[in-house]
Amino acid sequence: LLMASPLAAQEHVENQHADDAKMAWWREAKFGMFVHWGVYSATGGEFRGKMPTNSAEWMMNKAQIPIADYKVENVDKFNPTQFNAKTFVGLAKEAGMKYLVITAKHHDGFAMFHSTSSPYNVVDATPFKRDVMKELAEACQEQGIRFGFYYSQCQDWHHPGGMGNGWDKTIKRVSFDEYVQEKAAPEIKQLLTEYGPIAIFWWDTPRDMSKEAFDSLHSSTNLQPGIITNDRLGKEYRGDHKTFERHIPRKGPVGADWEVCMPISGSWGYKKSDRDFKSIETLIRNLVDIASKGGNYLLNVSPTGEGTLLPQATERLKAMGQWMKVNSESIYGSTASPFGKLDWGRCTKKEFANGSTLYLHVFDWPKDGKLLVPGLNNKVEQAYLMDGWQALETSSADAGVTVSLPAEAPDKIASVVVVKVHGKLD
Ligand code: FHN
Repeated sequence: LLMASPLAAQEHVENQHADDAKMAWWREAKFGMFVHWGVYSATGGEFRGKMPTNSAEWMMNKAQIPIADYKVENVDKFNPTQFNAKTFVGLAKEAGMKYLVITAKHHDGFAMFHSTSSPYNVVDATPFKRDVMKELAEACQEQGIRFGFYYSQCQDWHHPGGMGNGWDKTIKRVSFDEYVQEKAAPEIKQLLTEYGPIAIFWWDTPRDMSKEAFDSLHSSTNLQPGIITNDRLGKEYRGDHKTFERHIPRKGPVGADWEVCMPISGSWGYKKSDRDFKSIETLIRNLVDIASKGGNYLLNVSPTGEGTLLPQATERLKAMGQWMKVNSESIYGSTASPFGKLDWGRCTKKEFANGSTLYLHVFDWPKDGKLLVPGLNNKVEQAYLMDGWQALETSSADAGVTVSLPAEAPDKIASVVVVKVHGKLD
């Protein structure tokens, strides 16, 4: 980065430090819960018995449902009487997740909070009549989970100025700027001033817009000092972290904070008969793989029309929590691996005053029990299994350090065993 002047250099450093202070908890957290929940959940993505799309939250668009019919078929049926915010947040906590981001308003334009800018919301327009965002915000605060909102700032298939609804000919169009001034900006302001401390604001599907509209949306987030935003407000907008969706990059972007968001199954919103649940092993290996590259994992769950999670999701969250109970030290606050590709698994790292610690996540247990770690010749002071803290023998040679493992892998949850190695490793 070519600095125009020493002052610019100083400013750049200060900005970096400001960012470092703001991002510290996020970089430590590594693992969060994403939640897609809306009136589309009331029918599991189905419209009059047909499933129009793979991801349920797009049902109104893919089935080209007029606003009036979506009201009858979905809004009027949304009554998640089994929803319990405390239980729900408790599941995220049990899984080892440190933050929760939920769809306050998705593309269908329906507010899952008591919007004072639009009666098209969960309190005023459904039989449920409860502000689920308020209940979740309070439960997160009680349980020490950082809370954040997802907001679809451009697509709004209900407001006449929102983008994305090209099928409902009853809409009397107004300008996008009018939609921003009338609905989006006031709703964002309300979310950031009436729901307690908001740690994250998660924009989605950015589209070209006027400078006025952009400034109005962007300035709203100043209402929560220290709030972290993703990069999906506009084409040139970087926010505080990059967003990867559904896939893990081969290498993490250098010098940037980044997060992979991924549904635990096939659909973001609850979809009836969604059979694409990822295995527990895949979910834990994803978490480890992302951490080993320096990123965060935002894993999405989809509450049903009753307000609960399917057993397949609950089972996976609990199993991830079991693994995190033993191995979370290798994830929270870790940084990227110093190595290139490792044949047997992944590595995360932590620096301490007395040296470094490497966490070797063994995916494929070596048949001869010998785990070769390149380039650590004679630097390893201690090595042990994190599960049970059994000390392990090491030997050094030109190729690196060999850690002698037990014949059988001890971990039964997700076949990801962590070996902790400490020493002056740099
Ligand atoms: O269209 C949305 C989709 O429904 C979902 O919310 C994902 C989550 O990242 N974002 C958009 C697709 O990129």
